[in-house]
Amino acid sequence: METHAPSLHMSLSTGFLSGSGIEEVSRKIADLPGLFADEPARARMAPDTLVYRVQAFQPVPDGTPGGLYWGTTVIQPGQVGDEYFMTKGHFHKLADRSEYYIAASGEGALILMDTERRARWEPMTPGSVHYIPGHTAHRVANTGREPLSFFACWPADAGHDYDTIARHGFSARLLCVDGRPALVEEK
Ligand code: S6P
Ligand code: ZN
Repeated sequence: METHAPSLHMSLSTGFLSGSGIEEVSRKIADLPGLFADEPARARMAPDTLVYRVQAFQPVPDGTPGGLYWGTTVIQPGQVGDEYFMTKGHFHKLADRSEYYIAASGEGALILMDTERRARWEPMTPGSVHYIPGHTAHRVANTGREPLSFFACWPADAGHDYDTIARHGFSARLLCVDGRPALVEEK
């Protein structure tokens, strides 16, 4: 019987994906106006400062029921004012779709918010597995001094609703308070 090498490879230590069919997107400081509480501080930073990078393996067309996607996100260490570098965050477009995150390296926080705008967070350390239920917005912050890398697996028909977060934000922000992460409610 013939065997085929898989077309995708992932480093278990860094999450770096290699192979064919990998899509990549980078988010720099210039791409993230309005994301952080201290917008003047963001605007003063070098526009090409990398905040995070996503690699995604999407073997079936977007929206395919039953399909699964796989991806790695790497968030750089850093802060805008006293807020940690973080992802934009989103609900899924098909709102009941859930997702797994697994931290590979670094230290971080998964910030979750339900449809009642109740927020909570889970610490991310290498090997921690995080189940993100449906109807739950999710974003990750890097709370450490090294890049934070995590794997994600999500349904191909989940889609992304960035709009709700762009308009209303999360109800709380993960800030560095006395040198430690604290989830601080928005006023
Ligand atoms: C996709 C999954 C991740 C994020 C990535 C970046 O459902 O949750 O791959 O896309 O961590 O975050 P964001 O909020 O910019 O898409
Ligand atoms: Zn998601």
